[in-house]
Amino acid sequence: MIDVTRPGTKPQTGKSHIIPNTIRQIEQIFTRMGFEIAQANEVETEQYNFDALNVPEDHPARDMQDTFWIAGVEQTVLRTHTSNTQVRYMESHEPPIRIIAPGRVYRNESIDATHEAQFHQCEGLVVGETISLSNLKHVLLEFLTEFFDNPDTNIRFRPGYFPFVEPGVEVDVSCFRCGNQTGQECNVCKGSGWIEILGAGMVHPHTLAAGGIDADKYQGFAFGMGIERLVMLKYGVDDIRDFYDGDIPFISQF
Ligand code: 2NL
Repeated sequence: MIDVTRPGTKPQTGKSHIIPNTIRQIEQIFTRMGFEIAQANEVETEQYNFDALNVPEDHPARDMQDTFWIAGVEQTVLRTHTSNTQVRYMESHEPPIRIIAPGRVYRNESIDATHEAQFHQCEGLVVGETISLSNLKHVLLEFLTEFFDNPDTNIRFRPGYFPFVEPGVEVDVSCFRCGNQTGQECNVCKGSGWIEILGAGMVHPHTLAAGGIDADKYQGFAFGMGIERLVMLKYGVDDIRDFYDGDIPFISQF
């Protein structure tokens, strides 16, 4: 006899991956603040990936060890950051500019728990006549408060160096796990109360000029963050390779 009341077997269904889901969440937060979402090519010329970003000719980032060069095509790379998108956007738009550029980037890394050769980044760029570091601080505080869903979020700037910004800053976010208490045993912030989360700064005049923007009239801020790193911190993932090695139980938990 067929028991028509017996529950059926549930078919296995797919679901979207935590990385694109997180990109969508980031896009929502910035869209609410009036940002547009910009995209561009992943195969890029040395000009847009390095020269426009004020990266010197002899900088180690241009090395074979760090960058994937396209065999047989002169001066062509897999982009190492999404900054190419922002340079291209500046070329084709007048300020005021307010964009984020999420997307896939490539580095010729030795792979380990915190490094993959393919990963995702989200950069941001705001250009106007009166844009300052305090505008940057507000936007990042707003973003990180929303992203970690913690109203007590705080941030701090430390000096940092990136060729495409001056001044440059390393941004720390207060620890969402222990509530920013120093000296506690916390495995997220290691007792410091702070987590190094992203890099940012005021766009270097050479990079504004490379984007066709008058650096005497306009200034801007930019920032960049690694999506996998954000997700690892938020959910306590300790190996970046887990996102990409096809482990269904791992992927399904999100
Ligand atoms: C990091 C740091 C950063 C930027 C990215 C940028 C882009 C343009 C002009 C100026 Cl077009 N700057 N991007 C600036 C500072 C830091 O990334 O650690 N990313 C994972």
